[in-house]
Amino acid sequence: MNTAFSPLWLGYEPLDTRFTGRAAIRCTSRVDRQCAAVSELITALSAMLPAAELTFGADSASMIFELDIADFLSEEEYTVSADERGASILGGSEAGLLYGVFAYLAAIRAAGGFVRISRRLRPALPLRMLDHWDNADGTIERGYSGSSFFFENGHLIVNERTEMYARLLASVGINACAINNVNVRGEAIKLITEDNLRDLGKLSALLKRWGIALYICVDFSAPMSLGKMRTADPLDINVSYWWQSKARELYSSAPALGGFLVKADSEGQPGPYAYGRDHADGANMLARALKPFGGKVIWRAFVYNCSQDWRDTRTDRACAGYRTFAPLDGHFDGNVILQVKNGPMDFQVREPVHPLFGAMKHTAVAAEFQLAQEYTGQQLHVCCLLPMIKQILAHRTYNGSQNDTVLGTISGAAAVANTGDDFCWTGSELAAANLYGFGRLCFEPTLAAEDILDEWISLTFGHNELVRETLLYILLGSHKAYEDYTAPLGLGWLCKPNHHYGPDPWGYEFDRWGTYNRADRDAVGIDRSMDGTGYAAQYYPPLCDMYSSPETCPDELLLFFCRVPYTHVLHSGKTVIQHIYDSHFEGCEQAEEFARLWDKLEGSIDRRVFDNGKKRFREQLRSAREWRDVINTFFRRLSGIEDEKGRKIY
Ligand code: GCV
Repeated sequence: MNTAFSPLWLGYEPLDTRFTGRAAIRCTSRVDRQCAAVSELITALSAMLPAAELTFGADSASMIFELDIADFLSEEEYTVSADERGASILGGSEAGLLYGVFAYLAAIRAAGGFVRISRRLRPALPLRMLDHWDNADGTIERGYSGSSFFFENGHLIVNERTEMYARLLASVGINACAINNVNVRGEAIKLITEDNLRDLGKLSALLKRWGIALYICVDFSAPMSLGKMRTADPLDINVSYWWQSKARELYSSAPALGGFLVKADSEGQPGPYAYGRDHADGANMLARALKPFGGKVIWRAFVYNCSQDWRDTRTDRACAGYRTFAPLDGHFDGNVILQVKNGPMDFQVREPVHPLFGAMKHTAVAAEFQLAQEYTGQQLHVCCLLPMIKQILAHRTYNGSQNDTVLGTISGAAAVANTGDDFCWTGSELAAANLYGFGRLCFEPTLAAEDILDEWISLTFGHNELVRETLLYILLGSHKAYEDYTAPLGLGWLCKPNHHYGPDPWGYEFDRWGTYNRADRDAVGIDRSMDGTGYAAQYYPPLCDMYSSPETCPDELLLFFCRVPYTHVLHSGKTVIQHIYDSHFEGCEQAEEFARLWDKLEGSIDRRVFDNGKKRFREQLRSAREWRDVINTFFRRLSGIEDEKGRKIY
């Protein structure tokens, strides 16, 4: 495992002040001097005020930093009131205090000095989580940033890097993480056995100090794989007993454990269906085992099992999640959270918002995003997901609730982590913006993507105007560029099978799990109206009607919902085929522009960061050109329609 790591946005540097006096930290009796908030403040002030004399207590100090816990604040809430002589930071608990300290430090670093601040804030979402798909052997499923820093050769690792990880997460308000892959295999199944309890206890205590609850992914059939029982039937009393005693064992070593994250009956993972039970039976059985200890079950809604013949135009994988879970609304226990992917398929660059967000009115729901860029360039391409996440959170479900946006219906958000043991954690330095921004958005979803990025740039790269302008331009335009040169108008799965990098328009098309573009000589897209697969009917009006007709469906999702001739005219005024050609040329030009702009940063950013970026922008450009040529050629040959601008298409 790589032990060297970058502090990312927590690289504290001396502030531009000549302060040489005494700076005092004053904690009231309610604040433990060993707590994370105090230690972070000490770390930061020692670096930012190198000439100051840092003390505890307030005697004759010129700057005072006062920390306290206040009952009038909710648990994770904080207030900061600061000026050039110091700050008073209050939290509803140690976690709230920690968020207050981080917010204060970020504000003075962004301002470049001790400024006047007055702020009171609490996180918008109670659950703000990262899901790691790390395997016990140290590999990471869909990992693009090196190996796991949680596991090596079957063993759990807790070291300095773990502490840095916890600080990074806490600094953006993440308060939960699952450390192992939802596909629980091999040694990972044994994570909940006696051999690992001591390390789990150590890890959960470390994370808890930084306000983060540790979750583990468990094998639903563990009573069989570990307990040597003949069944894992959730309604079998002995199975329940097995889980109850497992929970007792786990919590006696790791009292801070948050609970379990479970992928069941999906892509080969075991689940309740094997026993004729439903997903509420499965989730509730585990939830009841964890309840006495305050634990939660996060149950994934990513369940599909419809194999399909390409000639069958009614079967549709997109329908599966809703059909499985909507009838179970209201059947889940209070400590179950249903984790729903942002779209009905699988983290494509563009998908409609999952209809379950509107449907589950009586169930706690968390939205699941994927920061690991499985389908969005694998961290070789820059693809900033913040504008997309914001758009999804703001999406109206029309389910009749007072606040019917996705944000109004969820109680949490989780994201598949994009980290690994790479020096800069995320393979590409720019991919760290997604990690930073995801946490910030869960805390303060009203922030504009641009403001979050601005904040991240100044904390990571300092205050160089050229760097700021360039990175903002690249990051804010990156998702559109990626969508343009890969899969426009809501088409998904045009990528190469298995590893999902690079173009292959028919790579998945005749696969048994679904059909994705239905392109032939006359038309393209999937009819998901009632005449087709019926998927659009899973939305409340007016969405179901809007999506069902090519006349009203938004251009960006047209081919996801409708099957149209290549000559169909979009709202933009272009034909579908011309849009495909134009967007691929334009997306590619954007990739060229990004690479050109990055080159101009030479000398303005750290050499290692520059070289790493240069390599990646070059690969992005190569790949964008490949996408442009493969996709344009595919559609030109199928449709027989030439580009009206006469550009070279093979
Ligand atoms: C962890 C997709 C990915 C799988 C992933 C799965 C999931 O299918 O390709 O690697 O498995 O989603 O979210 O469970």
